[in-house]
Amino acid sequence: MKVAVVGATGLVGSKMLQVLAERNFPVTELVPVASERSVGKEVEFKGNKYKVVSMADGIAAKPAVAIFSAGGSTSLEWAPKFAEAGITVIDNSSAWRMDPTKKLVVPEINADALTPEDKIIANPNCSTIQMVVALNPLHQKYKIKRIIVSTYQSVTGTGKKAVDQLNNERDGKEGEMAYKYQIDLNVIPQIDVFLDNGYTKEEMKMVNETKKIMRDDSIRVTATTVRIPVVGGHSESVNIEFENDFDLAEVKQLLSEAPGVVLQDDPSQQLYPMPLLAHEKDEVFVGRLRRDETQPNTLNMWIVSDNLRKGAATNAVQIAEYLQGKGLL
Ligand code: A2P
Ligand code: 11C
Repeated sequence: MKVAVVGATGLVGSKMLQVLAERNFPVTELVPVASERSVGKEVEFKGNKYKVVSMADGIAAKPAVAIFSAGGSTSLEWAPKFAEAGITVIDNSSAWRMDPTKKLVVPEINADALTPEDKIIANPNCSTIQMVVALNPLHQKYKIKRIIVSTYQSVTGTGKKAVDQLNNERDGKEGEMAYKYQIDLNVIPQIDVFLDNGYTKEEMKMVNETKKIMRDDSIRVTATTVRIPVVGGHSESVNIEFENDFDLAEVKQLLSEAPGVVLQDDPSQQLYPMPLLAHEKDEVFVGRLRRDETQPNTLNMWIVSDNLRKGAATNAVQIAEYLQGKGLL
């Protein structure tokens, strides 16, 4: 199958190439696409070198599927053009996620909603994906009423420029700033732009995308999203109030059996999820499970995942795998 990766020179795009290769997605020909600045540059895939092409040439190559991670405005402009040419687009940007005519998919939860008519499929935000993968099995059993989440997000969520900023600061070098403030030795309580309600766009993504993926508008979500000087994974402290009471041992059992989830929860061994342990892994890691003793039916947990993998590239490739498996490509 001919596969295009749009944004192939970026952090998520290069991870997509890596994940496509690792999972042995049946790529017969790779079409790496990026901005005009990168046309002619080479990327490596399964030991072969491929020349980066322009968006127009990416369409002309007629891939069966194009996995996009080149920013929202690029997706808004180009995804419909790819789709019109009969190419199925899996889009990692925020451009189409809340469009009621587009599916927002986490394969473990709602891939069953996909049909042959879905030509632009949205991949959710990284911090949302890892949260819903862990929470959906609990929602099915106990019904979530309200989620309070605070995030601790890696600089890789911003892109290459932010990783460079952190490294420059650590090396005492001058360089371009991805953030308004120094990130090394700091914590920045702002991810993406502020909206009129005082929340950031990242916070509202967590609120809105969660309801759409879990197909339940009654779930109340409130979020505080924070950037920390970590490379390699996002962490989240989550407080969940359920409609029904739960048994902690049963919660652990459910999570240990949940698709895509790994339970790492043993206080006696000081075992809990951390970005260092989740880095370069495809799963969502959960731990620090404990009852919130201040009110009924409420659980505290800690969730970590590699934001470039399950939070972006792996989830997108899993959507492609699902489509391919169902003969939808
Ligand atoms: P380029 O490397 O040519 O700028 P990151 O998030 O790591 O910064 O990566 C962003 C990705 O999106 C890169 O591959 C980048 O290509 C690509 N990109 C950015 N703007 C455009 C555009 N207007 N058209 C196509 N690709 C784009
Ligand atoms: C971050 N979550 O960590 C962002 C990056 O909507 O796909 C991904 C933004 C998005 O900065």
